[in-house]
Amino acid sequence: MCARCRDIDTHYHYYATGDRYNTDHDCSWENGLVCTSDVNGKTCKDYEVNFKCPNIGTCPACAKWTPWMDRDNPSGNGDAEHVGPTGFNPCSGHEPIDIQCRVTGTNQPWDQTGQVIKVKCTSSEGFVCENSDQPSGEFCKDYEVRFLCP
Ligand SMILES: [Ca+2]
Repeated sequence: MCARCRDIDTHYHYYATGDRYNTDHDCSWENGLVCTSDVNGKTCKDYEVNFKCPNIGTCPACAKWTPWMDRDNPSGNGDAEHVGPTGFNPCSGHEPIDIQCRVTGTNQPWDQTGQVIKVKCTSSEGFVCENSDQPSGEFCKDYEVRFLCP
């Protein structure tokens, strides 16, 4: 949605060139495009990438943060605030642009709690903490997430 990749010479869309791309670097917003000859099986074409950055503000067409959402509690297997095919779609069918994750009701960021986190606060997957991953046998803290929607 926000990244556009094309062959620098022919201007063909990246998916029309026949090259194979590295996993998770298939012209994505987060990782861009990576084609290496060991994955492609031959020398890659020369690509260029365009990113369309959203306006963030209060107008109707601008990207907006959702409210903080706390959809699960850590009492079962852990705290699952995940999105995507197996989770929840916070942006009415659109791909979220960004995500923030924190301990519920605090300003403590998810990566400053010292806990082992399985799904590390990505806009495509969300956030998951599993109780069984915590070395001391403690439960996951209760986390909440919010998304920047286009
Ligand atoms: Ca939670």
